[in-house]
Amino acid sequence: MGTNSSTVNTLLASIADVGRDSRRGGYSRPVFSTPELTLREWFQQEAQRRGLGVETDRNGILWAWWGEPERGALVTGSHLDSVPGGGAFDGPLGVASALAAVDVLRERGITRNRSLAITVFPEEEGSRFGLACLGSRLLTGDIDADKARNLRDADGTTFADAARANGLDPDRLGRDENALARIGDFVELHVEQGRGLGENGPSVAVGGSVLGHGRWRISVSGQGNHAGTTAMADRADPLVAAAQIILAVQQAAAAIDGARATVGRISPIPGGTNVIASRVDLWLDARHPDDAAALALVETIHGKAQKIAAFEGCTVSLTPESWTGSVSFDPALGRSLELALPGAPVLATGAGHDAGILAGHVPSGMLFVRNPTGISHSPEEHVEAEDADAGAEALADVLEALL
Ligand code: HGY
Ligand code: MN
Ligand code: MN
Ligand code: MN
Repeated sequence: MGTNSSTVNTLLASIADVGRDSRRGGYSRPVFSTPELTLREWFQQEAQRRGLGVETDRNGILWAWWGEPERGALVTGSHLDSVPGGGAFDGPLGVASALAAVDVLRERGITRNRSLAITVFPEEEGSRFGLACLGSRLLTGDIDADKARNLRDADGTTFADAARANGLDPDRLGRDENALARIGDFVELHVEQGRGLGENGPSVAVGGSVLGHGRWRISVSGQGNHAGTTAMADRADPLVAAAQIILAVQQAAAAIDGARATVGRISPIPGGTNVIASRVDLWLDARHPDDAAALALVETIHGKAQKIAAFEGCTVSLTPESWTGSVSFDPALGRSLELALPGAPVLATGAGHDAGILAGHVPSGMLFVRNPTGISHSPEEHVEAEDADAGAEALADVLEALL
């Protein structure tokens, strides 16, 4: 039985205009921005329309309950915030599929042996405050609450102030034993990011593991000066060093099987067209299936950056901002997912997810829905309507098996 009138696609269509980014293309829905708050409101309305009891916990995580809130419940969910210029499915597909799966389970007339909750985690992308999976890390205590409170966005607003402005008590941010105890099993459905299912693969895969990944800030300091009055031989231009460092990052990672390293964000100070920058900050995202290899790659990059900077008359510093070691999803839960979805392939993912953070604390698993191009964190991210339906149906099958 298909989801009635392709609920998941109807739900996604209903938010298709929220947070469109006309400059970058795609969607920009940073946490606590108007678009993300609009989506949180949308979720609460759709949940209430289904008679689910909605609450917000101390870390800003939304919970929509089918049944009474209880310890050991079955929980499924994802996130609604996006990267700048992101796709329509990264996050919202998991949330919309969970709502659609509740409809399917009700149509099937299943009886629950435990409550089901749908969760929405804030700041999964770390696009505003710089640390990915901030909401799930606060829930589990994987981030120190003081460090979280003091994270700042590009305008200098602290996470504490943003949380307070959105009805949270910053002093209560942090590990939430009560909420964590409510998660008996956690399953996140997510758009596939990469080509594992390929052009004509099955619609749904089961998650196997998440690469270790981290973020470092590389700051290159030089001598700010006038673009017109400074002879080329008299310059210590940090942007020139930064350009060589970015190339060195690409070369170092390309030489290591399975490594991924990216500089996707660079910020010259002061950033004037006729100004030689005094400093450049660039952010390194490095990942590898083996944690030690990922950290060794960063050390290699740091060594190369120090030589490049010194040659250009600059200095360089490397500041770690976050690190999440590789995780494997719960094998028993994984077996349940595979049993519920016979023949579904098992995929390792290079992307980080809230399920990956929770995997260190509660039985956690993932489903991936085919993305024909594999492109993500881009307006070109795509899921075919029939695959989205198949994903919601598969999530319903999994939830039914686990409820
Ligand atoms: O960066 C990631 O892998 C995730 O999408 N936050
Ligand atoms: Mn995501
Ligand atoms: Mn993402
Ligand atoms: Mn994620």
